[in-house]
Amino acid sequence: MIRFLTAGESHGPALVGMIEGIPSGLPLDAKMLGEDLARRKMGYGRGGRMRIETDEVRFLTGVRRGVTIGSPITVILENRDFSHWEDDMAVEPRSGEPGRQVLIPRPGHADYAGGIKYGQHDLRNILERASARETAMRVALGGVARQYLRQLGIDVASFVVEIGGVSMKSSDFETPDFTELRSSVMSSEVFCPEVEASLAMIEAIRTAKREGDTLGGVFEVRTTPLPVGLGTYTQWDRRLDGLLAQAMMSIQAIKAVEIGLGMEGARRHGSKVHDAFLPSTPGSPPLRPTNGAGGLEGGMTNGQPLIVRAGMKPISTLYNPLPSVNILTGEAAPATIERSDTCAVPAASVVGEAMVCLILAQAVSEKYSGDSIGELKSHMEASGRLDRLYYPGNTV
Ligand code: EPS
Repeated sequence: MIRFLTAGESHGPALVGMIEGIPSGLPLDAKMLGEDLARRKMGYGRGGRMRIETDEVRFLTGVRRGVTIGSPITVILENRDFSHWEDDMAVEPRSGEPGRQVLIPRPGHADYAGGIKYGQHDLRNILERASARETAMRVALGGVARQYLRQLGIDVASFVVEIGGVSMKSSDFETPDFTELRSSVMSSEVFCPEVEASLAMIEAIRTAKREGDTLGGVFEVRTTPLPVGLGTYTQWDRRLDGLLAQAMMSIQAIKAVEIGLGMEGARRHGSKVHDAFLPSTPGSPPLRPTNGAGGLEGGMTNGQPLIVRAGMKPISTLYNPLPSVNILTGEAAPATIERSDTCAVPAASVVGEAMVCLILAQAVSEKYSGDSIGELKSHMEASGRLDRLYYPGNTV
């Protein structure tokens, strides 16, 4: 079983993460995680913090000479911004002033409910951990999961579909392969493969920034075709669609998740939603000319690519702040302004990929298991041979 946890405050010394259950024999070094971490820092609309952070990771455990050894893997990512916050965020006790306090909650952030829940007047004690800085570690751990999936021929990519109400023209965007998708995504400052939409999104972000406002949007995560039968319908909490939805909703500011046609499917007739089976060559799986199901039927993968979309609300720190109240005095006051981003949807798309990688790695390890990568691969191959028994004309 693969499980993982993260820890760390946004302006504290470092983020740390641990992932357990990765088999031995997986090539792994910090450079392999660097590309995803660099992408997460990008995207038009990010704030000044991204120029401070390098987001370089180091493995502390579980890896020896660039290869996993089967023990828990620990990753550390230092916050360079800590040097500007050393007094406020010191771990050791300090005497004197309490440091910069946050007393006015931002509507939409964890500040208010978190302050009451944990009995904290200084809302910094809430916002530091609620911050989306934490997603840097998810991307690092997701990078480990990505390397694991790559060993099995599974790839995961994403793109931005919509920002601030400006969307791509083609609602059912098709792409020949992931290399091409990645290169068109990377040539857009907002990770949107349509040039025109991309420029309109940038303009929308520019306007929102000028007005001291923020923008949300929608991104889509896709995979290459997955093996049949990851996840199961046999118990509610093991359905892969449910697990993916939970993972996506757990990303800061994500408020909606769709799989395949999603909400659009709820508006159509069944005949325009479900994906017909067509006969194929003997010994091969039946053909599915459409993928409205987004690769999942009955909470299991069905052999098609996975398609998951997520909707992000606009970031709740507004430079033109909403009304709020000082929680000590009860007096009206504009919400606290913390340095922040105008739009982080492109960054969220990279985090979405990481979460899909982690959930798929868990599902793969549950189905095939294996203490070493070799054992995992042989279990998967054996299972593939079993699958083919059900195809007519197959003599395996
Ligand atoms: C964030 C606020 C900003 C973002 C931060 C998330 O941080 P700061 O207040 O230090 O400028 O830049 O995101 C990251 C640091 C990151 O690495 O993604 C928030 O409040 O969620």
